[in-house]
Amino acid sequence: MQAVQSRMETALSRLLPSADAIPARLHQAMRYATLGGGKRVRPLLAFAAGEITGAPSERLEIVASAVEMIHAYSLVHDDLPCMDDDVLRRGRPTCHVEYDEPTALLVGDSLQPLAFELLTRTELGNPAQQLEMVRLLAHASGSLGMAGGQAIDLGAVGRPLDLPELELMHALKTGALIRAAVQLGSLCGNALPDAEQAALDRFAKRAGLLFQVVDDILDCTASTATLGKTAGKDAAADKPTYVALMGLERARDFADELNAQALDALHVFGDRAQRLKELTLFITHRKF
Ligand code: GRG
Repeated sequence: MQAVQSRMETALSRLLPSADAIPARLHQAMRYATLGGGKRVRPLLAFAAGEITGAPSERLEIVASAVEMIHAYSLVHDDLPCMDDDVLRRGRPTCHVEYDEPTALLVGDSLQPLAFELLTRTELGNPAQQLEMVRLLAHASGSLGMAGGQAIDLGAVGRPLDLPELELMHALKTGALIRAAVQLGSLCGNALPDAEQAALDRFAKRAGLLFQVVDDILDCTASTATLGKTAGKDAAADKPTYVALMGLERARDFADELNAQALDALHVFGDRAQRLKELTLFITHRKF
């Protein structure tokens, strides 16, 4: 994990505009929002999925950076006063606090197209696959993916959601980008037989939901210092979460169940999925 995390830091730093390129303040804010923090779960998933298909790491670096830039943009916009209104992210002041709100808005507006520009790079070497990557990432980010999930979330405060509604919200808000990370990573290598492709996608969907259930558990069990973001916010804001709907113990059981389902989906890959299995355990047992 540390090797991929450190490789990603170098890759992102190289692929982002330099801090002194005009407009320097915007580029500094983009670098602030993207570099020097975060678990890099989506890049880790892309690399591990790429290992199954024999993908070269130079390609994985690019697609993982594209996914991470979409993720970083979503966090910057989510933290804005008109959304979740938070002051702490990755243990530091949020982007709009460190800079200002218009700059934070532009950081998101700039990271998003940069992510797609990366997917057109010649190093990826297969225009048909690159087109498919653009389609998958666009779909995962838009109104039928992450942005749509955020819209459902914003509309649900103070209104009880049932479990299927909660699952749909999270499949879109958090799950879609996690699924895209796995899809783009695997697309950097050799095509999988249909049955294996379907198994990998089943894994990605379960892992995405697992990530969110654990996030809900951590929101009400971990401290702000450990998380590097404001803890207990979802509960305080009366947000629909798995813990609110199921209670803590059942939410923990559900996480264990999803962990088992995700691992089960990887069975067909044998040792080729060793890193994805380890990542699943990391997602289940993470403390931050
Ligand atoms: C603004 C269009 C738009 C979407 C925002 C992802 C999202 C949608 C909002 C983030 C809100 C949130 C805290 C969701 C819970 C799951 C999640 C995405 C947590 C943060 O991801 P991590 O834990 O963060 O991977 P790091 O900092 O490790 O990268």
